[in-house]
This record gives sequence, C-alpha cells and structure tokens, in this order.
Amino acid sequence: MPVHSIQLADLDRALSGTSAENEWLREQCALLEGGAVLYFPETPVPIDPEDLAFLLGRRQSGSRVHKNIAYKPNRDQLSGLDSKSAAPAELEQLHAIMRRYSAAVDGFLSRFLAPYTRRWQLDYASYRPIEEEGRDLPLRRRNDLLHTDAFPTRPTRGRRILRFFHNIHPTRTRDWVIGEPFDRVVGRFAPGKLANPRPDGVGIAAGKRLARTIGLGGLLPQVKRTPYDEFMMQLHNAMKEDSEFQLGCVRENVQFAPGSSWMVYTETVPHAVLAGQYALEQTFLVDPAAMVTPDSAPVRVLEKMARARLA
Ligand SMILES: O=C(O)CCC(=O)C(=O)O
Ligand SMILES: [Fe+2]
Repeated sequence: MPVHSIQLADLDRALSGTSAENEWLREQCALLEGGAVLYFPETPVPIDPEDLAFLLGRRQSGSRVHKNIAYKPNRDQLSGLDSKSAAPAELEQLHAIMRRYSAAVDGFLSRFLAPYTRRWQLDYASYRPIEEEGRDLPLRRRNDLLHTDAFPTRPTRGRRILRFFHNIHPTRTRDWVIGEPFDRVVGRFAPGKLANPRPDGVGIAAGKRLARTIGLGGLLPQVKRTPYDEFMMQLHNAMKEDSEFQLGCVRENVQFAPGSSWMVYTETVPHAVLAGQYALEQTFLVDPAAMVTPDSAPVRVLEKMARARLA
C-alpha cells in the first residue's frame, strides 16, 4: 500500500489556487480513496509551541492520564480524562487545545479536500499520550493487530472513516504496519470466515436511504447499524481474532517522523500501531457520494463483490 509524501512547498503552491477544479487536489483525493496514506513529513497543521509543551509536559506533571482523551466537537466536550486527578485549570487548558486542534484540522482539510466541499461530519478528535508498545488491552481493542476501523457504538452507515494524525513526540517515530488493499483483505474473510456481504444489505447504505440518513444521522440519539456496519464490525473483529492472518498477511512497516502528519481512510486500509507515544488525531465521516472515485467507497466495493458471487 503506497505512502505518498507531500512537501509543504508543493502543498502551498496547490492551495494558493484552491478550487474544486484543482487537478492536483483531485489527484490527492483519488490516491487517498484508493488506499494511499498521504504523508506530510512536516505537518501542515502545526501546533502552537505552548500547547505542544503542555501536551508533552503532562508526562512530567504527575497527573494520571490513563486513556486516550477524546474531544467531541459537536458537543464541545472532552472525555477520557480522570477529572479527579486533574486540576480544573489543567482540564480547561486541555479542552481549549483540543478545541483549537479540531478546528485547525477541519480548516486545513476544507482547503486540501476542496473537491469534497465539506461533505463530511466532523467526528471525534483524540489525544494519545500513552506508549503504544506493549499496551495491555482486550483483543478487540488492541491497535497493534492489523485491522480496518469500525466503531462499535458509532455506525457510519456507509460514510467513510478518514483520520488525520499528528505525531507530536519530539524525537520518536510512530510506527505503523499497513496491510494489503481492502478487496483483497475482504476476500480472505468472506465468504467462508464471514458471511458474504449482502447486495441488498449493502445497498441500503449505498442508495437513496443513505443520503437521507446522512442528513439525519447527527440528530438521532441512537443511530442503528445497517448491514454494512454489521459487516465492517465483523471484519474488524475477524482480522484481530485470526492469528494465522496476523502472522501470514502482507505487511508494510511505516515510520511517521516526529512532527509529521498523515491521513488515511482507516475503514479500508488495514493498519496497526506498534510503537509511539503522543499523537493527535481527528476523525471525519465522509459522504461516499463526495468521492472523486466513487467506486472506491467500501459500500461499492462490497456491492460489486456480492454481485460477482451471485452471478
Ligand atoms: O494511534 C494510532 O496510531 C492508530 C491506532 C488505531 O488503529 C486506531 O485508532 O484505530
Ligand atoms: Fe485503527
């Protein structure tokens, strides 16, 4: 799976003439949609040095940060921090930093992903202060095992999961493994280990009903999973639970430099994090109808596979 590096100078040149017609930007979208990791050796969304010092300083502060910290932009809410062990002023500062980070990434992608014309929902942002190497987590929550993303409590109903990362560690790389293309991975699990993706079920997400639910999704207190979500969740679990697959699958090691950023559609690109500490991340749920290459959306890929099997 290719990693495409983007230098800031090239980015600046392209963004100075931003429009949905910009060919270079469309190419970047197409690469992303096709399973590439877009890698910025120098992040295009730099953090204020004071904010950075605060985030890294938490290591020495003695405050107990046990989990990834989540920021929910739609509710302007911070979670995952032990509020008993953190001083209110500290909490407030972290909240403000995450609010700024989330808005900054959203602002950058509004320009960089201009062809999408913001047809996305800004999902959670996260701060990941924990060393990834040797983390002790339940199997399905382990991120050192190759997987495609699916959220157990937040079905996407066909929207694509786009994630933008920033390695804020001052000296160490964040080490990932990337697997083979989505259709090939699905082919290893379905049919056989997983039920075939059903064309009718997938179609629910792909058709007009999807367009309707996208508009409503954010308003409903509990959005039900579609057969598409069910399949993607099962695929996520099946990959992590299959030790033979984990050992034998195609793996490419990638190291993200300190100060770098990268973005990838994580619901289709198999990935795992092996080592690294201190990262920021912002998730976007992108309307598959916004794709520059609509056939790359997993709903379409699954539909095509299901039809081919029925033929
Ligand atoms: O934190 C990372 O580098 C990636 C972890 C991961 O796979 C995820 O959050 O889905
Ligand atoms: Fe993941």
